[in-house]
Amino acid sequence: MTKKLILHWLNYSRSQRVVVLLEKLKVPYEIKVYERTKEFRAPKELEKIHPLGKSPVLEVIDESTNESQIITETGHIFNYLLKNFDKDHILTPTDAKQQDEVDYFLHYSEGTLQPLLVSLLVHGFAKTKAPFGTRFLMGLLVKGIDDQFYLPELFKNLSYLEEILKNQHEKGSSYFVGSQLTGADIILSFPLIVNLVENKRLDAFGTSDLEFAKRYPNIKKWAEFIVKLPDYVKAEEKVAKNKPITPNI
Ligand SMILES: N[C@@H](CCC(=O)N[C@@H](CS)C(=O)NCC(=O)O)C(=O)O
Repeated sequence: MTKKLILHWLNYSRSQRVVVLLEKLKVPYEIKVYERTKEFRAPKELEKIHPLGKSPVLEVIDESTNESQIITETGHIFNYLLKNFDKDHILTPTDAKQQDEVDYFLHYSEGTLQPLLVSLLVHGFAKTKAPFGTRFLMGLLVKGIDDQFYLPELFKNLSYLEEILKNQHEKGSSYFVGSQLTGADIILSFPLIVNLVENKRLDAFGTSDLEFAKRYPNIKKWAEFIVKLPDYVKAEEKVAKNKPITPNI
C-alpha cells in the first residue's frame, strides 16, 4: 500500500518541525503552503482541511483507494511518522525505556511547555493591541498575571530542561534522550530554539539574550548544535522562500 504524504504547513509556525522530521526520515512528501494573515493568524482555508484550522496537518492519502486520513497535533503526527516510517531506528532508540522518554517529550512539548509560551505571547499582543487609552492598564494587568503564574512556571520548566541537558552533556551526549537524535530534540526545537534562543524579543518571555545564555548555558549549547544538523538546515532551506520577512510580533 503506497501512501502519499501532504504536509499542510503554515509560515512562521511549529509545523516546521514536521519538515525536519520528514527530511531526517527521508520520507517523500509534498508541502502545501499557507500564509499567515496580517493579524498573524492562519488563513480560513486551513479550516477546510481540519475544523480547527491549525497547522501542522499531515494528510495521508492511500494511493490505491484514494482515501485520505487527516492527522493533527504535532506530537500525534510525530508518533504516526515514527511508528510507520522509522523501522530502521533513524530517530527511534532501540531501548524501550528511551522510547518512553521520547514519547514523554512528544507530549510534554505541546502539553506543558508550549502553552506557557503561547500565553506569554498572547499577553504581549494584549499589551500592544489594547484600545488606545487602556494600554497602560492592560500592561499592568497582564504583567500581574505573568509575574504570578506564567513566568515562574516558564523558568521552572527551563531549569528542569537545563538540568536534563547538563546531565546529558556530562555523559557526552548532545541530545535530550540517550546518545542519538530523536523526536524529542526535534519537537523541542520550536519552543526552545525558535521561540526562545532565536527570539530577538526575549523580553516577552521575561528575560534577555544575555541572561538566557547565562541561566541556561546547556539549552543554548544544545540549540547551537541542533540548528547546524544537515537535515535541520535542509528543512529551513526548503521553506526559505515562504519566510521572506521576520514577523514583527
Ligand atoms: N497543539 C497543536 C497546536 C497547533 C497550533 O496552534 N498551530 C498554530 C501554529 S504555531 C496555528 O495554526 N496558529 C494559527 C492560528 O491559530 O490562527 C499542535 O501541536 O499541532
